[in-house]
Amino acid sequence: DGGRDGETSVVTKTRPKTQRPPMYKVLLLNDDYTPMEFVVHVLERFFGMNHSHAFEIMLTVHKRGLAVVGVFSFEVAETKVAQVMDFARRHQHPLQCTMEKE
Ligand code: TYC
Repeated sequence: DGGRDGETSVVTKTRPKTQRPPMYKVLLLNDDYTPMEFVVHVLERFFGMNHSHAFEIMLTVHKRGLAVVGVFSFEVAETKVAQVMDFARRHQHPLQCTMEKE
């Protein structure tokens, strides 16, 4: 009868799922007291930004309240947050830096 009983087939291709580690955004938060030049220095020192990029990101945080300053593995993000928080504390500025899973 022209049927194709049992002949239906679907071609599938399997692809091994490559495991990528979760990445973490490091966020810098605005406040009313930390000097702008200090924030620019933090971005240059701990996030390897050049001066004009650091200034631009600092202004974004100042105007919008926060900005992502980098995306890293858990360990690196944790270290950056600790370094920034420690540096700010030593200089008696209330600057806050946090991380969140991407
Ligand atoms: N708002 C601060 C000021 O006017 C500057 C500032 C920018 C503070 C970014 C924190 O993450 C920050 N001096």
